[in-house]
Amino acid sequence: MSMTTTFTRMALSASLALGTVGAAQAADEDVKMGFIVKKPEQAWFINEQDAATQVGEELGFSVVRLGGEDGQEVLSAIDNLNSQGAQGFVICPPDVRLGPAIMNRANEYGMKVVTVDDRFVGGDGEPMEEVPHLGMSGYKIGQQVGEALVAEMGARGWDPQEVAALRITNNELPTAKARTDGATDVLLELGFPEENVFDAPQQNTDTSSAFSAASPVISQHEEFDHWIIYALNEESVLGGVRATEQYGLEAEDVIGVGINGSGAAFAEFSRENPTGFHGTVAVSSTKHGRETAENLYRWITEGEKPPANTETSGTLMTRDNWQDVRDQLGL
Ligand code: FCA
Repeated sequence: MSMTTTFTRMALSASLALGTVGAAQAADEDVKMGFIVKKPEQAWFINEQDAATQVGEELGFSVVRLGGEDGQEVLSAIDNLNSQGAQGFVICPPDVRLGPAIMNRANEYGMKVVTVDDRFVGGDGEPMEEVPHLGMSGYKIGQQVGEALVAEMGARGWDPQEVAALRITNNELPTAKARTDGATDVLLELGFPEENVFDAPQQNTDTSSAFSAASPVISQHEEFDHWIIYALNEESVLGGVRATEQYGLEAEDVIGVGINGSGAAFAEFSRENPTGFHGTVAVSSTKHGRETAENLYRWITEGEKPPANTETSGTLMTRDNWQDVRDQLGL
């Protein structure tokens, strides 16, 4: 081996060593966070977790993706994160009333917590302001749903007096109530008869619970030929639409408008024949996942606590424009 080569090698290993020092410092501060979601199989949450993982790759932190479908699962997810050395987690809880229990466990481990989508509620029934949150502006987005329903009833020339509204509710979840209230208020303001609004309370926020809630309501009101359907999200509206199909209602007799703009809606818009699922108010799950993860990262590394509450907005997506809206929102 020539002197030059040896020298080059020495220089190289010195710089590698320096590189290692840099890496070692980073290793001391190695940031690892959890991203826990209540419905890990739903496209909305898969996309949020993907976006968080992506921003972690860009900024240099790692994201552990976990499901927490009930309180027990969430607590063991937190234990698991602690044993992996995570400094905090982003969570969409399966029940917002678990907030105090989740915070107790996180505080025991000195972990920082940010909520996404569904905001913790304290023992007093109020939002837990001390936990930074990012979620939809539920009431406004609900109003957009109401406006879309009214516009489409008009386009189809329906007389609202002869239309039934299937309101699939989840009133224990404040953001869900805000969304369906927003839609109802707009419908009533624009002249929809209140006595034609029928509630279908769902136990969960998914398609099958909405289907089960909707079916009896539709069968009890066979006198209506035209239905509009709304709920906290598109998965639930889809459950309602599937229920109308089961009762033999045609796509042109049903107008369902959801919320989210995730894979569930894309699959519906991609079907060859339109269904009663008319549209959805799309919100960027990419933004929700990226921003909450990045905020938590800054909090862990720079001590900068994220804002108490950030509200995101939505855009109506229908069969006609869904691909454009999807691209605009980075979905
Ligand atoms: C809730 C709903 C989800 C999504 C999210 C933003 O968690 O269950 O479908 O709408 O809010």
